[in-house]
Amino acid sequence: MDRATAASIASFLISAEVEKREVTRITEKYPDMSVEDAYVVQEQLIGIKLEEGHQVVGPKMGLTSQAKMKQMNVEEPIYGYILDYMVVTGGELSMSDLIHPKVEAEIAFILGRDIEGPGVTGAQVLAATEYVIPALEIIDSRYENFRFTLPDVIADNASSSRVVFGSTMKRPTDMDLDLVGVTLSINGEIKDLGAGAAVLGHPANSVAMLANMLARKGLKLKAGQTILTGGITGAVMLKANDFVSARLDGLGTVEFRMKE
Ligand code: 0L1
Ligand code: MG
Repeated sequence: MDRATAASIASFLISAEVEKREVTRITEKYPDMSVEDAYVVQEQLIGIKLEEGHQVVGPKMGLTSQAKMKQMNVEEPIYGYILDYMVVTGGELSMSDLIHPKVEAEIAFILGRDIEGPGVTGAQVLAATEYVIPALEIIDSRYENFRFTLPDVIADNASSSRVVFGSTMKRPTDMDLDLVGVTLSINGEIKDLGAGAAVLGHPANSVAMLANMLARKGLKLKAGQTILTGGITGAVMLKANDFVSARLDGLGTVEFRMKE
């Protein structure tokens, strides 16, 4: 796929995000689009956001659970990028700013050192990580009914939309992140639960895999980046007036209210 086509698809997806409307998946028009093409579109999309003055907080991993990989019939997770305007502060976000959001509980890694693949291991990630923090990721596919193929969702920046970070910061080596139990509640009712091991066996493996995937493109993870490692719980549909709360054993609570 040529750069001009990729840039025009990226602009189309950005307009859907900005105008908060769902669109037909792009593989309807470009049925031959490959995963590689889709990452070129994503690169263009992030390039446009950077030109607009936004900044990258860090990459994120998606489709890291066996359930999601099976559902999408893939063997490897995908990545996208969290940008500064996606970080929710003040504990509230508005339904009217989004299309059809879902929420999932995750563990985020704050890197103290660069990590460069190939061959990165989970142990190396733990050594390079300053802190881990709890997070709620709000995904909001720009596609009708959250329906897409793998290239569609990669081009759409892996459905990235918003993130709420919790305030507990722990050294990653002070806990067994694979054993961290998590509950995700909406309006006081547990909607889903899981353990850190749902993320590729251990959330550090997710960061290692990300570093190795980026290395294929000559890219690396950078000190100071905050990385979402993937959903420990499933993604739960949101509606106005929901109060969302995740409890992560040893990592505290992270919560927000969804306004109209
Ligand atoms: O963060 C995620 O796992 C989302 C990846 C994209 C798939 C989806 O939108 O469900
Ligand atoms: Mg996620």
